[in-house]
Amino acid sequence: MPSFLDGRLEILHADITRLEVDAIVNAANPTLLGGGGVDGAIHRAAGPELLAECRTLGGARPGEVKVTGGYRLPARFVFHAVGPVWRREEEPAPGEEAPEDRILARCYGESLRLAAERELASLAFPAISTGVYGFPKARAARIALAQVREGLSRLEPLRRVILCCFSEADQALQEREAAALLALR
Ligand code: AR6
Repeated sequence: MPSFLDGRLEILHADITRLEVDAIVNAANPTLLGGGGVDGAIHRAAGPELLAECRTLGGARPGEVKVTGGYRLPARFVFHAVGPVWRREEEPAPGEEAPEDRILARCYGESLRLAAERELASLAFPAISTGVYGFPKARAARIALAQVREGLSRLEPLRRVILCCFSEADQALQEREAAALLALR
């Protein structure tokens, strides 16, 4: 299994609802009341108590992260992150940052910060915004990897971060980006 950053980062092909970690991140929408994709899968696996707690949260803005229990999931907590919607025809020129990039980076950075604040040891992310929200996958992977590298360099208690990919092709893409960005440093 490929691992990076001294073994603290793993890139897995898995269903995130099955992972035995302290917290999983949900790719939610601003209502925080469920939806399709990984959001739907997490709500189905956690049971109706999750939706009941989500109703008390008052929604969230893009880039914000709110925490609930995991209920019937193996994970103790769910971090509900609202990713950006990608509406552009093309990616900005190389080296240029889009506002969507900053919002996606905040989803990762906030989740890492909240995990460390709660002294959690393990945290798993799906590829936020790369499904229905249309964010380019390689661009999203580079943002995720940069945030995880930066977070792990500062946040001691976090021993294990998983980037959870729903297909082998997505896993291969993330491994390629990680090899380019992390392994050759
Ligand atoms: N485990 C891991 N990854 C998964 C799983 C799973 N069980 N299911 C899907 N993915 P998406 P978004 C991957 O569309 O783009 C919802 O309706 C999927 O292959 O779930 O952030 C929300 O309510 C993709 O790589 O989230 C919002 O309205 C990634 O998860 C909207 O979709 C994200 O795809 C959010 O869109």
